[in-house]
Amino acid sequence: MAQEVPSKFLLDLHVQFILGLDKKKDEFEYWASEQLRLNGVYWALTSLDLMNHKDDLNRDDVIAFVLSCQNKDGGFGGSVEHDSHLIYTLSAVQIMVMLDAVDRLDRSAITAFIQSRANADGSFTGDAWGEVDTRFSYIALAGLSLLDRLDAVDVAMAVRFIEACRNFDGGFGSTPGAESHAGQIFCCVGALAIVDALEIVEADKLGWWLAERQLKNGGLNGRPEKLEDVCYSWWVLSALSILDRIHWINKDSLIQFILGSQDADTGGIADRPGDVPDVFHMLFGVAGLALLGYPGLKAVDPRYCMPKYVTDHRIPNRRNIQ
Ligand code: GRG
Ligand code: ZN
Repeated sequence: MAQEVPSKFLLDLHVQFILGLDKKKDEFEYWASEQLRLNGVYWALTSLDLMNHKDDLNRDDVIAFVLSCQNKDGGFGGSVEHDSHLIYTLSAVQIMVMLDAVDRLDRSAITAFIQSRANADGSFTGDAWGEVDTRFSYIALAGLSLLDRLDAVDVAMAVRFIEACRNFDGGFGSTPGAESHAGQIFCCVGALAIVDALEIVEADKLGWWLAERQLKNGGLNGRPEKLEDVCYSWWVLSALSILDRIHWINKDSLIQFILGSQDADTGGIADRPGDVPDVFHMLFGVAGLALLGYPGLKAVDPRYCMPKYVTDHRIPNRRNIQ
């Protein structure tokens, strides 16, 4: 039987969805399970905070789990005894910042790990295997800025590499010459905003490309000819927000698309209406709604995908957006 499309944000149900992600609902071990890992904790905690339910997670347990994922090289793995990767290292830092527990981190060791991933041309690799991607440029700059250690890398070179990934359409790809993709655009525009180098962006051209991502059903895709997906509500809108052009898309129809992707039985948000919900699309759905000013949600910082009150407190001297 076809489900009725929800027309309101199902906040209580979503909180239950997040807290019940594992069968062991009352135990903490579920956060440490392989399929969730550190990223999952970041997605869950950020969603809960934006919905004003951060305290539903046990702070001490989360901190202990984060610290248990750190390796001798200073980086964090996705779970206990997993190899270090920039992606998990940023999640660890974001979680600790959101929990106001940065003093529990070894900032020098994390900084050294991020620094060790820098290449001479300004690019970054994610881990010891050496893949280069503008995702890693973003992670390095976002992570170091949250630790107040941007001095540890050559920011001008990092900006130069991101500039080399800019395309004729105003968008950015993963490496020089790679096609524009909304996920990479979030990374590049976010990183440039963090280091105050937005002059690299051709704002009107890119804003137009981003606005063209909206389809007739209100949802956004990540590049031309692709399907709509709730997570692009974040990757696309965050960049539009940083460029002060969020009004270039139809807000109401995007809100309806995101609300229509909620699961009215289990809670949670899926990639599109009718699909199975997951915590990744939960976060990017709720963060997208927050950027659109949906009532009852905290404001979100488009550069970090973290609540704005957190980054305002952590990064007081930088230009704040939104
Ligand atoms: C702090 C929010 C935050 C992120 C950390 C890891 C990272 C930095 C950013 C990832 C950016 C990115 C590349 C997002 C895109 C994810 C995605 C939906 C990829 C799917 O790409 P395709 O090509 O799908 O498989 P399409 O939609 O093009 O068919
Ligand atoms: Zn998605």
